Amino acid sequence: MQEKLQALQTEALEHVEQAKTLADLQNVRVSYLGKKGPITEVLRGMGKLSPEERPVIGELANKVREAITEALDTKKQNLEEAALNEQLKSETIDVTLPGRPVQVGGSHLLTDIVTEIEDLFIGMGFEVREGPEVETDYYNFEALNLPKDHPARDMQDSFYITEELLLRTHTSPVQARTMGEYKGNKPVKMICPGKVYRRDTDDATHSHQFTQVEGLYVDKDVRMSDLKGVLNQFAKQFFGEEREIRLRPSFFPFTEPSVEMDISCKVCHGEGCSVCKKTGWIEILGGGMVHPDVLEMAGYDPEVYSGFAFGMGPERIAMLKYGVDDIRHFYTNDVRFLKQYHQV
Ligand code: 2U9
Repeated sequence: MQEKLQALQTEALEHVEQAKTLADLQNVRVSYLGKKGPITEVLRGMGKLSPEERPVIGELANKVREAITEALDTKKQNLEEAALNEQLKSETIDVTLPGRPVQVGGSHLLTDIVTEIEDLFIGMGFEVREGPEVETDYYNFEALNLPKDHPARDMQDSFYITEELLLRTHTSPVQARTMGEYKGNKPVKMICPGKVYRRDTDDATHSHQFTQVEGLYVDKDVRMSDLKGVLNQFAKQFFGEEREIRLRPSFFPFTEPSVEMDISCKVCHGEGCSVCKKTGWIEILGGGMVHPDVLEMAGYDPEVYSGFAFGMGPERIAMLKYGVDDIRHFYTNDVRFLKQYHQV
């Protein structure tokens, strides 16, 4: 039995020596030390040995097991080291290679324009408020003096979700909601930027989704001259001190009287050219005095309170400021277009 064990050890150590991979080594471990291996078999058969033989064979069997285990562990370490060295050799990094350029993103032109508009109005004491893009028929139309039979409520013009819910067609419901929240007894001075939706066929000047910034100032004694002063300040700061403004009469259901505002053309300074269609003026926004019915519906007594409101389209403003000729450029996200307006 002793010779058999010695022979087993010699044979096992030879196999360990010959193993070339970790998998080979695992096979050797299983075949000599596994549950069905010869060492286990010897240890299991100890009961059949004489009491004199038992401790001698037991000790030897354990020594053989330890020797094989130690050889396996040493070889495993060697193989792992060799594998790591191979890997390090094949995966050397050439630190002299030029790095890959990192693509840095930037804010969208429209985001920048809206932020600039916000900053100017914040500077004049307006707060910025946002509201839901899925609106109720009441806040989107009814509260803004657009009764049930008004043509703007045509199913063909708006994205209706249910009879009562639609994608807002303007940001005005945010103002109606704010007035409701202020319960008709404190001033409102706010602007609301955001996305709006109309069922238009997209072309160079129309987009089914576009941006608006609207403003509202309701207080005791707010006059048309306040509207003119605020918009004049905005136009000069945004487009340049040399620009003049003019107000023309217009119509909106939610304002009375209503106006449209033009700025003087920067190309011809009012002389008339192709940019201003020979008029010397370019239309940039609409506004007016909040209709008494709109004030009343929101809980403000029109005998006590008055207010002005205005609205503009940042896409149109950006197109005028930078000479962009197609509104779809804002939404197709061609980086070559966007990059021109963002110096990173
Ligand atoms: C309330 C009362 C009145 C908002 C107004 C305009 C005039 C206007 C358009 C210009 C181009 C939007 O981007 S555009 O399509 N808007 O001309 N908007 S007055 O008047 C309000 C809003 C809310 C409670």
